[in-house]
Amino acid sequence: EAIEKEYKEIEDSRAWNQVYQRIRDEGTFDLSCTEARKSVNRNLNRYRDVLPYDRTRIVLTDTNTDYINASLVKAECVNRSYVLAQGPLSHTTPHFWLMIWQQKIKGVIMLNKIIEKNQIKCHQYWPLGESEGGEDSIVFSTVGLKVDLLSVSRHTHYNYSTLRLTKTSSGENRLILHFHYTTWPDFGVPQSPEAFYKFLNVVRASGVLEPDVGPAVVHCSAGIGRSGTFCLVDTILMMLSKGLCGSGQGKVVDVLLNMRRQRMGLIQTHDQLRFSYQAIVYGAHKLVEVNGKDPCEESSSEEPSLADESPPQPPPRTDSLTRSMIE
Ligand code: PTR
Ligand code: PTR
Ligand code: PTR
Repeated sequence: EAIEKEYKEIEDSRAWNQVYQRIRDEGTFDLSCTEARKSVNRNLNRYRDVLPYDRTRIVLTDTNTDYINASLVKAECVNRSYVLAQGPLSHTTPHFWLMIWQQKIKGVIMLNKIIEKNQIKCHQYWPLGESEGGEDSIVFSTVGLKVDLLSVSRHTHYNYSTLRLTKTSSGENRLILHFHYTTWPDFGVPQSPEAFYKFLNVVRASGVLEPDVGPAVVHCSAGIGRSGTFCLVDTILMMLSKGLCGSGQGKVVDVLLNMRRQRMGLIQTHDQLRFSYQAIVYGAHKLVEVNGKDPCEESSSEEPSLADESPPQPPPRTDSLTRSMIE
């Protein structure tokens, strides 16, 4: 398996820092963030240096601001879209729920804790439940929405909650699934590829990542380090399961660079990059166990499920793209 081979090569030559540095060099784009930098929007950003690009930002409608620190990140070759967002601030929480309503989002994947290193890293934006010392229901009157907690299921590394989001004017409501990974420190990695993979499978099995619903929200505190890791692993494993392995070598980095054109700074440390490879290798082994074969071994012969789709586009070369996208 090409990715496993590449992983071992980087591991053996202790080159993670070098590979990651190359991603930072090649994966830092001069794309405009004009809306995010406007002075009226300054206090809507949790961190001054983590902003959505104009071209991929989520635009809110029908409210006092159209701005939220959230980006649409697409992996077209596997038909996946994610909304990567910062952890809501107390005063952006109504906008966050409005985005979920307007984008027809079904799932929220949260990868940080509310408090990390003794600091608040995200507002408690969903009802925790009275049994946890929280509320069962929260009303956001400025955007006409209400969120109720229906159930919670607790596990070692994650919890998931079922929420009901209601438009108060009409009573129209939708179920929203909230997946909270609780043991992944900022600028760190999950305890094991296995623990992460189990979580990923729970999220996948719920259907919230599927193309027939709105894109899932993936957030942490800044919405770049841990969120980027999650999306990269999910996308590459989808590519592997569909037999879209391309040239193998360099694939992971290419996909990450393509995602970094849609939101800045995805994956924040070389260890998060290393962990992504480990989780991909782990997931690829699981895939072989389930399918009884490696879909990449004969990817050239037949790909019936892809026959009616447009062929996957390889990410364009970085150098020409950087130039054409400078605004
Ligand atoms: N101190 C943060 C910064 O680095 O910009 C901003 C921040 C503001 C963080 C408020 C948390 C905050 O709390 P809450 O999420 O409850 O609004
Ligand atoms: N300026 C902040 C810092 O470096 O602390 C930005 C930041 C914060 C960047 C958290 C990434 C962070 O991690 P994550 O995206 O995983 O929440
Ligand atoms: N506080 C982070 C930092 O400066 O490291 C925030 C950040 C980091 C923002 C990186 C964007 C980044 O993009 P890149 O990794 O491409 O330099």
